[in-house]
Amino acid sequence: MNSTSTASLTDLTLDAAVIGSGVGGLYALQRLRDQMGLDARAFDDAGGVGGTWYWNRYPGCRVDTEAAVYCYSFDPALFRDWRWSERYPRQAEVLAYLNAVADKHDLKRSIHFNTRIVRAEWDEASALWRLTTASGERFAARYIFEGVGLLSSTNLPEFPGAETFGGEIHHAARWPAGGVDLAGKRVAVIGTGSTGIQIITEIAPQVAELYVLQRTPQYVVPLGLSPFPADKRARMDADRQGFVDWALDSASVFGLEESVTPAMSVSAEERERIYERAWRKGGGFGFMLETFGDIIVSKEANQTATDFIRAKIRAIVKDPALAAKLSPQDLYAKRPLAVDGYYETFNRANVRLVDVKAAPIVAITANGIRTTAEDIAVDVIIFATGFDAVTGNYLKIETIGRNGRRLQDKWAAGPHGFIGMTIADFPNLFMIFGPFGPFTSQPLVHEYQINWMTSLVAHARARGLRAIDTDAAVEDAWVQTCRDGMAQTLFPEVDSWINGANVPGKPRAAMFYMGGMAAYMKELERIVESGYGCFRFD
Ligand code: N01
Repeated sequence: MNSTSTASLTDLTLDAAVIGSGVGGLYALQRLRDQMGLDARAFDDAGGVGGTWYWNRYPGCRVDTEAAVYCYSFDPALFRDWRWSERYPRQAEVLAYLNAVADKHDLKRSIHFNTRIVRAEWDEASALWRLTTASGERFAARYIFEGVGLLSSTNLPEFPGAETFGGEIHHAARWPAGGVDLAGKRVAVIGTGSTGIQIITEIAPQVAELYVLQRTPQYVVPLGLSPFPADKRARMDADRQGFVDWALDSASVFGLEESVTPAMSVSAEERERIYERAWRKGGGFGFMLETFGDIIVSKEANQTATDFIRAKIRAIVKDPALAAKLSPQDLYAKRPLAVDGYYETFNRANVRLVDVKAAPIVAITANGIRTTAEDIAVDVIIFATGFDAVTGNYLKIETIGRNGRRLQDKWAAGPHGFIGMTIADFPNLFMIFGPFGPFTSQPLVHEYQINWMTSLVAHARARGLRAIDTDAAVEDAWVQTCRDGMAQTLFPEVDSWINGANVPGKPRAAMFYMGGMAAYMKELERIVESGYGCFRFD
């Protein structure tokens, strides 16, 4: 703990309050404090930096975006000197990286850890946000930058009897820092998304019995673990800015050669060869984006991918009935999943698939999990049940904008916002990777957005303008653009966090701009060229 963390906040008036010290929050703090010379501080519920990488310490956790683009570019020396060990590093390495960034830039002295912001109210007279922490301290800031995490607010389904369970229950995204001893234990994992599949493959060899409670089967492709590729390193070293520009000037910013070839424009043999090559190379995003350009927009193209993956499942899983249970029947239109050896894990004698769609979980008992079909005795239950994604953490902060308008009311039927960064009637409040931003990988896009937002702040400050608000009609038009774009894809047809369908009672909504990063950057450049005509300053 340092002096800033322990100092009283009451009566403080900051230029900028950054909420969160994950990938986005750390850079926002550096940019505001060090590059712009503002009095900026960050606030985080966690005891250290890292955001998602601070909380997600579950076994098997690693980044499934290539590290080449899962890093900052703002510090050339850091970009050059930090050497990732693997193409897809483990959580500990990503967290070490974020700590190294924070230490190099001496950011921790400006971060209040263990400090949750619970309320923010706009004060029109002073053009300041009045913020309140969970412990009741109140302070003010001209600007708020919310780096609260796209996938951070946990989704923990409530099953009756959980309090009677004699063993341990953990949500993967709130994993104890000291770890959990699973060796020789009977373990149940609920959920088979990105988190569940990493845990399942990692712990299967360690535990006595592993019960995989699957509600919906998923398409999982190999990740292709390898040391950090030397050719990519050489490219990054030769031309940092060129590499970053190349990654950004794409649809997805995953550092891939995105295909524009329609799946049906090649012969069946050629398709098979392309899918097989992608399967061997690994990478979930690569399998979806480097093979063909229309997998996420054309059902016919999509089916060629699903047929290929289902054939792989049948070839890998020895028991045909089990292979059938593991085979999805819906479209390949969720956030793609990748892990090495997932289907192979189900050939192990100590792993059992439990179909909780056929026989749902009804309770947690003293000894384990009760479904409508059976009682399963376990020592540890792991919830890999995901997140109240995109909007969850924004809505946890009671946010009151102009004329007493509550964010919770404005978003009651689903989020409403502009370019993933601002919200009409909530002046000087900036979101990092908020709703209606691009559907891309994050760190480089965080940097891009933060640079853009802070340039907008600098524009206003240079003209002595205290408040920056979004034009409501422009916001409406942007939301419609996002809805139209999403409707052209297959994502709305499958339930997942992408459309809010994973959390019971959450409004189903389009929450992303699907035009791709390159088009998004052009939109933002046009706004700058118009003299920020989409905004109202006063
Ligand atoms: O969450 P998910 P996640 N009873 O929502 C099941 C990022 N991430 O944490 O499909 C039983 O994808 C649910 O079942 P169903 C990444 O962007 C990245 O795995 O709704 N089951 C599903 O199987 C990812 O997309 C990384 O029927 C229940 C699972 O829980 C995002 O986070 C690693 C249930 C939730 O899957 C979210 O991934 C980890 C219930 N009541 C995460 N409720 C990397 O970079 C939910 N489920 C590697």
